[in-house]
Amino acid sequence: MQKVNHHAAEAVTSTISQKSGGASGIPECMPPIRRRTFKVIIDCDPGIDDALALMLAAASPELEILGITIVSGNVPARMGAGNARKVLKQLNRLDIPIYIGEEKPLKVKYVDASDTHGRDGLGESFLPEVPGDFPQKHAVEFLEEMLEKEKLSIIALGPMTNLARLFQKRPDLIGRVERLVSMGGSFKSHGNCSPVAEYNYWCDPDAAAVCFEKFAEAGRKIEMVGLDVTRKIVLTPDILSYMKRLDPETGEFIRKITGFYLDFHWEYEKIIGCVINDPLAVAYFIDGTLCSGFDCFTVVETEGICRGQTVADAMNFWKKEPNSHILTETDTKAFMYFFLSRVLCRKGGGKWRREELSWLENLSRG
Ligand SMILES: [Ca+2]
Repeated sequence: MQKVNHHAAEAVTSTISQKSGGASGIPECMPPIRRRTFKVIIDCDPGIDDALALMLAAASPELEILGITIVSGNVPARMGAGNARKVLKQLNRLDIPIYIGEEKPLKVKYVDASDTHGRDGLGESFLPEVPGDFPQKHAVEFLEEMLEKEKLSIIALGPMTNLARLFQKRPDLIGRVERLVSMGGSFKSHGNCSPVAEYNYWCDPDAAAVCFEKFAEAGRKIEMVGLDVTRKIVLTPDILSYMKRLDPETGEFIRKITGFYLDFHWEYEKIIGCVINDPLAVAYFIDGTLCSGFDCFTVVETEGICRGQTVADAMNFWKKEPNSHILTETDTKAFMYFFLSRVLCRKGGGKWRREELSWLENLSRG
């Protein structure tokens, strides 16, 4: 099946087709519509839900992905880089460079999440390795060089070790970060690896703490897509089944990498389906209406039983300038339309339109 290669760079200069009767259906008299594209680096630890997030990002013409930087998290950085490459191969996007970054948290002992993501980090799908070397350049060095060159945004989907190293060394570069959207933390929802902590911030609490501190010092805000919103995004067997009917190749790929994850969720949370955290951060980056929240000052606890907890001063006790935008609500159905209409391909090319995915309505009647 021919995959549509949405190279975001093409979208920078492209205008939407204006021909009367063309695919867009926009009459010729309409002025050209220019779609803004955002230069981004995706910092991640693939990871099943990272893989889904990369699929969504690569299928989104609004994003020009300058590179993918890898950090140890769900799996060790080197394995995560291999997994990122497996996903890019599936997407025909091996042109996106992948840089390996920090192998260990700043201070604490590294604990992976292979219990959730499987021994290979992709749900024990054991997809074949994609041969080739990775660039020698360290992820932090790549981030530094790119930010020196131009303003860009960062979508952080793993522990924030690479970013903490970068901002410790070069706090001045925070001014060059247009947006930092971080999947991590939690406001009121319970944790997913301790009663109060989400895995990314728990895995390297010192790194998360550094990032929030440095952003506070710079008078900037981290957009925190935490468990309050991501926990609501559940990929169910019904949705997987529909995906396979609409796009057998993509559906089968996603089924293969999520099977183990589904079993984990049944065993530990008695959910039929799996929570997919990371794609929501990508979707929210592109379409801010998918989530809503509030600004406040946030600190990350680094020690003791509250390690990795995000203490968000929602009531402004500390009278400090906000260093975070905490997302607390999300439209789950709008997200699913957004995700599927981008990730699924039609036979012969093209994407499914939102109105053609109305079967999602049937699922909610179930
Ligand atoms: Ca992740």
